Amino acid sequence: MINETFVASDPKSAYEQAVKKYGDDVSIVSAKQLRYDDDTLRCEVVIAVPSKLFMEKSFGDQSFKKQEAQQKEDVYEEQEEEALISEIGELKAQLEVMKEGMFTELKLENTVLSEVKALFRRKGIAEQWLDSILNSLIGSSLADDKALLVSYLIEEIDEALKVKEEELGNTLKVMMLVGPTGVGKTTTIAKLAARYAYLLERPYKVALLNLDSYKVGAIEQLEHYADIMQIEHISITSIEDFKEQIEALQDHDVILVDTAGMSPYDTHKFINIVEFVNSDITLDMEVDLVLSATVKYEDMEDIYKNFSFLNLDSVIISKFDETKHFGTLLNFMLLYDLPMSYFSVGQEVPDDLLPASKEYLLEQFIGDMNEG
Ligand SMILES: Nc1nc2c(ncn2[C@@H]2O[C@H](COP(=O)(O)OP(=O)(O)O)[C@@H](O)[C@H]2O)c(=O)[nH]1
Ligand SMILES: [Mg+2]
Repeated sequence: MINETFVASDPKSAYEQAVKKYGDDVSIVSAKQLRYDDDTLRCEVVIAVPSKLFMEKSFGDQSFKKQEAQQKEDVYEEQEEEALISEIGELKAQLEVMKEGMFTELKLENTVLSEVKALFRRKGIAEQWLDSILNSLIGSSLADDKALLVSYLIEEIDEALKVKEEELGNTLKVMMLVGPTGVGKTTTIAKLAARYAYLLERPYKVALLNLDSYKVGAIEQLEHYADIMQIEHISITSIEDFKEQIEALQDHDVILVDTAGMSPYDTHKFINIVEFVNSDITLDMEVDLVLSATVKYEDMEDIYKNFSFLNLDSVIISKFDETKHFGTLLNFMLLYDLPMSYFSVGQEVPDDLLPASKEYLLEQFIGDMNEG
């Protein structure tokens, strides 16, 4: 028997619908009255209909014959299905074998990738930078050759590093060196002054300005160098003073501006001066951050935060001679995308200064890596 529900306004009409469709050979299973959402009353009567009759009425006279044919077909399909299942089983087994092979390969890749990543991490290169390169290599042939992968990363570092070429033109150039106290700003200014005034293919007219009055002994230190080199040296006391001195020094090629380490007083002074220079389109001023090669990872971000508001033009790396580990420094350059302009490689004025070179820096870095 198959149950079918008939709906009408009252039980009698519902039953009559059933009789009309199937004849008298039906029986009532249940009947209930329902109030629909639209507030009308409806009667649902469930009628039991013999299966054969149901099939005939629902699907026409052919349905029963079809059902018989269907049964035969079912047997055939069952046999086919069994064959298919066993085939799928075989395929699955094959896939398992392939998958195992793939996994051992993948694991191998991962060990080389993660080994090389760990090596560069140990040397101070940031994970985010490494991931940005290494993630694109997963699955490539590079990823399972350690030596190749290391040189690929070095090449990527080489490509990402930027060098700011030494440029001394026909217009007056103002260079302001900023950076934490003791990093080597004054010493580097003295070296730069000597280089520009005496050591290049032609002499440039150099003047030294000093905003460093905050640090005890600072004026004396720069004055001392200026005296030896016979270069003009002026101490600046205010922004007006700075403007006047720059005006007065228009016949010079380079003005080197020394600054003290950051203090609230200096920050204010810096901003005023940078704003002044930036508002004067006839003046070409660059702000260069002096960063020690011995910089610690923890200090790196602070230094950048403290000085980046000055719109840094380049990084001068000092105390190159004091470390064998250049990773943190490289990392600084990679993350903040700043070009390097000079390397200070010792205390000697003026000898221990080199124009920045990627090869020189990477040689040191590779040397450090080879030491493990
Ligand atoms: N080893 C080494 N010492 C340096 C270098 N540059 C500067 N110094 C020394 O670092 C100390 C601080 O330098 P100074 O120029 O006064 O730093 P400032 O406070 O940034 O002006 C001095 O003793 C310098 O001789 C360098 O490249 N290598
Ligand atoms: Mg100084």
